[in-house]
Amino acid sequence: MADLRPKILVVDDIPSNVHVLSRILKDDYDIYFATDGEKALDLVQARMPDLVLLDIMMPGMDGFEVCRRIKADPAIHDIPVIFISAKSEVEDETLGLEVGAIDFITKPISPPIVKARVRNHLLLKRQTDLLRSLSFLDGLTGIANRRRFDDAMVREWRRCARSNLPLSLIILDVDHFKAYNDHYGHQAGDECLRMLAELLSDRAKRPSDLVARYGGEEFVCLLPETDGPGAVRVAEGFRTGVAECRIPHAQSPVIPYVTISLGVATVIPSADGSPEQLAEMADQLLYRAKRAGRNRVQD
Ligand code: GH3
Ligand code: MG
Ligand code: MG
Ligand code: MG
Repeated sequence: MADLRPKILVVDDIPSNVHVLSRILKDDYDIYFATDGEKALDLVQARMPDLVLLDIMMPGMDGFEVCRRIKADPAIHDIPVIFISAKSEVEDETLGLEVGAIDFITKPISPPIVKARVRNHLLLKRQTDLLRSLSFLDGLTGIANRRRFDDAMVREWRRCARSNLPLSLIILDVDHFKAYNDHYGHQAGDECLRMLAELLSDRAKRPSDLVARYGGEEFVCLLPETDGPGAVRVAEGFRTGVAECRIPHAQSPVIPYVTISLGVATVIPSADGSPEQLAEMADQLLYRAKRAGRNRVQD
């Protein structure tokens, strides 16, 4: 697939240098290029390359500064930078590594060495990316885990605070799930959680909605830019969706099928509040839904 080809940004103020590097690498990678520091930073943001090959001496912003800025921005600081420079003093190389580059190649370059180093660093990048993506997934259900949710919560809180828009949170918990495990066995319990995760993920429609496993048999759904009534509609959809699956639960005093209880909280984030308060509110409401008889939404 075309979009699996790694993307490399080549930055050098001398076009013939850019040309030489692209010739060496273009068969294996998608090459973008910039001839000054400002454009390089714009392209890093816009294209999210897998690797940056960066010249040091350039008019205007030099390569050291470009690298510093890449490493200071959390959105792009994981992108590896390799300096390719005619500067070959120990101090230059040391400074290059200190500002965050992963490697330093001196000009004139040797094509096979550039190729080999690029390949090695891209392999490492791919492994790091894979580990990072796995660290955000729940092992049982394959949906987002608590860590991913906590991250998104902080990010969306800030985003909605800036734009003065509501942020909603649904916390839901399977009713009488201990009895389900006791009756059908832990494996069936696991299978049930997988089915619920899939159903919830299918029903959260917007790309910015995030369904995550919060812990045990509790799930959350974060709904940015969604007001109270909108969030209640989503929650009701979850509740009826689960009940309509008619997963047998002979021991449940509610109905003889698996059901869920849900708490729905909405705020317009501000400096006085915190993401933890929103979670606390939703949790309290979930508790009320449980006490009111389960298989219901409380807002
Ligand atoms: P309530 O309606 O009040 O929520 O009752 P409950 O039985 O669901 O609540 P409780 O917190 O007492 O029990 C939760 C149960 O969920 C206990 C635990 O065995 C089960 N559980 C939590 N995580 C998992 C899991 O990963 N797999 C399975 N199979 N069961 C789990
Ligand atoms: Mg130069
Ligand atoms: Mg629970
Ligand atoms: Mg429960």
